[in-house]
Amino acid sequence: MGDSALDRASAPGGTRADWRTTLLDSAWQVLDANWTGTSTIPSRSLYPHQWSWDAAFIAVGRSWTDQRRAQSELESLFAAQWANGMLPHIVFNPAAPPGSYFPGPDFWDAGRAVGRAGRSGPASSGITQPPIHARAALQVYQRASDTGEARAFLARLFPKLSAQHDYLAGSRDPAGHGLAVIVHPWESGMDNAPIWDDDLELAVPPGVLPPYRRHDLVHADPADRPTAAAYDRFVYLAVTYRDAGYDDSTLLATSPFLVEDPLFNAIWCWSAHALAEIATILGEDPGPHRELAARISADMLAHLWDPASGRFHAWDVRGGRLLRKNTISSLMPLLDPALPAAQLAAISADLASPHFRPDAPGAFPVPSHDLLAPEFDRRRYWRGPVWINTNWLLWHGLRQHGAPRPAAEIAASAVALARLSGWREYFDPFSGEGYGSTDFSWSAALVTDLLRSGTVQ
Ligand code: 2M8
Repeated sequence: MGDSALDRASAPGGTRADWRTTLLDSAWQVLDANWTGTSTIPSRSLYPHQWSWDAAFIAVGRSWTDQRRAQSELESLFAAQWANGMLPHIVFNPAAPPGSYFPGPDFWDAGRAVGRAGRSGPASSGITQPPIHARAALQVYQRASDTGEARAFLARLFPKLSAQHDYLAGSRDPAGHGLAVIVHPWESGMDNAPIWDDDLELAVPPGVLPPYRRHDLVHADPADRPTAAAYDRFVYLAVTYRDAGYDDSTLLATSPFLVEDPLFNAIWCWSAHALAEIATILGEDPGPHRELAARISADMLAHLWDPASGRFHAWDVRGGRLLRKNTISSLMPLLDPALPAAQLAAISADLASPHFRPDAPGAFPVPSHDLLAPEFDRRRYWRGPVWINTNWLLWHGLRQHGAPRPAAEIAASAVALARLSGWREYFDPFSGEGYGSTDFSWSAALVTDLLRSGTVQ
């Protein structure tokens, strides 16, 4: 245990008898300490700006007790949406010290983007992240105490959420598969996952990389973070997209990295269903959103399902091949309510197998990568540790498919990790040790959601 808010909350003298109350109080302290006035940063040290899918998870956590801040979280993010509907993965916080995160606003130079033309707004990055926001907005509405205000919030957000989904369908489908591609591992949210290893085997032309300093290594143990070679390639891919003016009409000609990922598309499908519900609440037509969700579902099955391995895998548009790495992304089609029985059975079996169920007393499911794969690394970022957000997504997926028992176990694992190691960014599946940043917002927000939902007894 380090000097986290949880340690402080449970320190002698400040202790309350009920561990749930202690945990919820300390989660609240973390979120409040990370509040900027309009949004919540993921962590004071490592991530001093607003991140896109983090904001959605944080809004879900806040929705239980602070409707105003939950709404603000999403609305401040959408203030940075581009004219073409692209929702950036980072909205820069003007109060953060210059140079406190790389790559910063100067690197991204979003002003030159074709798709941002005519739009001002806060400085942002030039890439996106998993589109979970419609789902989060719906949950904020459903828990609101002021329903009139919540409806007005939904009405303000609805056209923006629709534009986000239209952007993905219209500009991010160069293969014509009906699925959205990511143009950078950072867009996946699972930045350093082994799925991208083969595609990152690219030669960075000399002189292309700007000189840069990795701030993450100042704030985190290098053993927990991406290697120098991986980071160079991340920067190279970002430079390439930026220098093509972030022009999605030329993706096939310019982008070395084009991947249709199960996690990204399953979340999109789940959110399209939420957007249909939002449309119904607002008296709008839910039809187009339902149709989009049905198309994503059918196209994931047609293009990402691999009968040979019995798993969903990412499709590499450039290489014309499935990327057969068994990460937690392969399990995420559970979020699709229309997932057929055969695929549901295969994912459920994988989850219960030694690939994803640590076979050791007191271990913590669900590792982010196959425990039996050669690349599995119990502490390195997205290559094996447990993350609270992926447990939370699987919890939802399993519950919607009528599997409350495994869902509750996964939720209990997330809560137990927070109790043991505090609000860390990710956790060792065997020992429960926490890694990465401390006082990490989505860990606090989503454990709040799990506890308040009453799943964990
Ligand atoms: C991590 O990603 C950023 C780049 O976007 C980084 O490593 O610097 C990922 O875990 C991502 O999913 C997350 O949104 C972000 C902020 O928490 O950190």
